[in-house]
Amino acid sequence: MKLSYLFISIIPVISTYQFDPNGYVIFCLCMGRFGNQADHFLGSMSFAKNLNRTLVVPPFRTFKNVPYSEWFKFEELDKYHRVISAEDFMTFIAPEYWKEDNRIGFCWSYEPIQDCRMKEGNPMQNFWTELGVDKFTKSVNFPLSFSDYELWKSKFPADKYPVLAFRGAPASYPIKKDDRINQRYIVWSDSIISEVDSLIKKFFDDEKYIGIHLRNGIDWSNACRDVDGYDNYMSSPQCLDDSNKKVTKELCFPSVELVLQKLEYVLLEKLNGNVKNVYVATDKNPMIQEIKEYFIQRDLELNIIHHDPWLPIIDLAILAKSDFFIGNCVSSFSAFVVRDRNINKKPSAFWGFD
Ligand code: GFB
Repeated sequence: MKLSYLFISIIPVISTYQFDPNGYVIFCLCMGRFGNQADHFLGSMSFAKNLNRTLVVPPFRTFKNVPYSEWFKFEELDKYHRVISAEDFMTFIAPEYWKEDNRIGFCWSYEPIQDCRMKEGNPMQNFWTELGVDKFTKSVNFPLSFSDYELWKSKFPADKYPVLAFRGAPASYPIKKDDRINQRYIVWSDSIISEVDSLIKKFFDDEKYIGIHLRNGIDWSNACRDVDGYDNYMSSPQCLDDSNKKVTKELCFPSVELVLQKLEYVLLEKLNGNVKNVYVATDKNPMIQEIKEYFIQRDLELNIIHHDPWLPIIDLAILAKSDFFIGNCVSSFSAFVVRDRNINKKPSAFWGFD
């Protein structure tokens, strides 16, 4: 609901917003890194829409707040529901309708608690401070599930609670199956696309390439240590949902042999040896030597690229654009790529899963 007034010559463009009487939802994407945050964001989209409140689109959180529009097209979100960026909300709405002396923080609890500690800890404190929120003046705890939409509406009506401000995202991790489709509205920004397109041209000269995600850093090796037999673990519903299989060590942390064999199967059988370019994205070990040698023994000389970009989002966009993708079923970083590809009808597979 943005109204733009353009005054000629000396007066700059003034943007203003009408207050939404149906209320707002604002929150911190404070859990995990990009993949986790994306899961939470997609679920929060559903929450705001089902409550018919304007979604205040938070910045992503790295070591600082990164406005949504740096990485994705903000205007695409408008096609889903009413949205305002957190930065614009603070500039245009908060001064009048979410005043400093009346900012309620919401947090989940069955027991009454005095203080939601909205700004305690990392990254909560910096998230709100960078947005210009110095303090919360009151706490409300709610023992409601985020999918009890009608209860939310009746317990916290917009005329009494115009702004629902949450300590974390009003959504679950991993993402609910029904919310995955919301990724349709998460569209790469022009600057990301232009950077990625020129990299792809440089690396592969417009030839086909396969993208692989090797999640094998120390945090991952610890996280995957004792997972055999779990029904689900982190993002594993993305591949296990429609099967009766359970989580295995190999699904979470595939061995070198498994990676090489799966890659061989995809390159030689599925793609008939026609694709010779491989893009490796990883948080630790790209296994380039192992992959190269394995395929030389099979008379296939591969062009293997490991770019290791400063921004992980660049890896995500290159993987999303690949002709075939093999990802890690348990990782939400892979999950973001797979959802994007599903929407664009591009094929994906997972290590350790047929
Ligand atoms: O994205 P993310 O939540 O996925 O967190 P998981 C993993 C982070 O590691 C990414 C880096 O956001 C990147 O910063 N990373 C992982 C990568 N793979 C790559 C890659 O291929 N390329 C680049 N450039 N960076 C969860 C975490 O990770 O793992 C949780 O969110 C926890 O906090 C858990 O640590 C064990 O779902 O894979």
